[in-house]
Amino acid sequence: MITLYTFGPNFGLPDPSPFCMKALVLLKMANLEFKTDTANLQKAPKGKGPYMDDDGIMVPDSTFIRIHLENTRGINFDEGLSDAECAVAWAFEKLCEDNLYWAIVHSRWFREENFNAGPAVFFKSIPAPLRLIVVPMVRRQVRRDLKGQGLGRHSEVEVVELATRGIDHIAAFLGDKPYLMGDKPCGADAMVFATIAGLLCDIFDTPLVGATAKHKNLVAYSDRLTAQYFPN
Ligand SMILES: N[C@@H](CCC(=O)N[C@@H](CS)C(=O)NCC(=O)O)C(=O)O
Repeated sequence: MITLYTFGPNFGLPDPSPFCMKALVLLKMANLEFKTDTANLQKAPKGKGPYMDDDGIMVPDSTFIRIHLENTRGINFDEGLSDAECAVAWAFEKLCEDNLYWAIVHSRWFREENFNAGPAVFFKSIPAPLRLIVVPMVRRQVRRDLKGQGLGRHSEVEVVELATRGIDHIAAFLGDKPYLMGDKPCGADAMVFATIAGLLCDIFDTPLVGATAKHKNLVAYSDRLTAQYFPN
């Protein structure tokens, strides 16, 4: 039995973490039976979610989850794509993971009202006196992570400027196609979809929502994949 460890639905999204959403979509693309566990992320082998337990084999990291499914189930998430198309799909996926994801983190964790509307819920189960210590500590760590990654060294306006380029390029490349690489979903759609859905999440007050929503094809893409993979 496969168990996927995630945060669980929140912010109107199947999961607030694009990486957890990616793993959920990959398992659904693969038509595999699985259950989710939203209570044990603190046991993640690499300290981050998602991770997967496949009959006792622990697989942390969304991309290693994909690789594990490919290796153990003979699944080719990029079936039908040429090597050059696989390369393009991979580059878009990594644009989402290594750049746009961090812009999302920046918008959710740095703006006070957004933090209170979103990530603050992760700490609700901690008793109030302890929360006063834990919340600032974790927020400092997120700031350090963002600085280490690089985006955290820029102003919010600059972060949005950089992210908007990525968003515009995804919209231009997607064009009228139903999926990133054509008529069929491929592996990268899992992360690109999770990222676009996260960027469109309008409980957060950020220019990233408008920068994404102005592309009607991105909104339609997010709606289409939501209906396909998360009909409920
Ligand atoms: N490379 C990892 C990234 C996962 C990741 O960054 N997860 C975030 C949530 S979106 C997390 O668990 N962060 C907790 C932390 O950094 O302590 C993957 O692909 O799964």
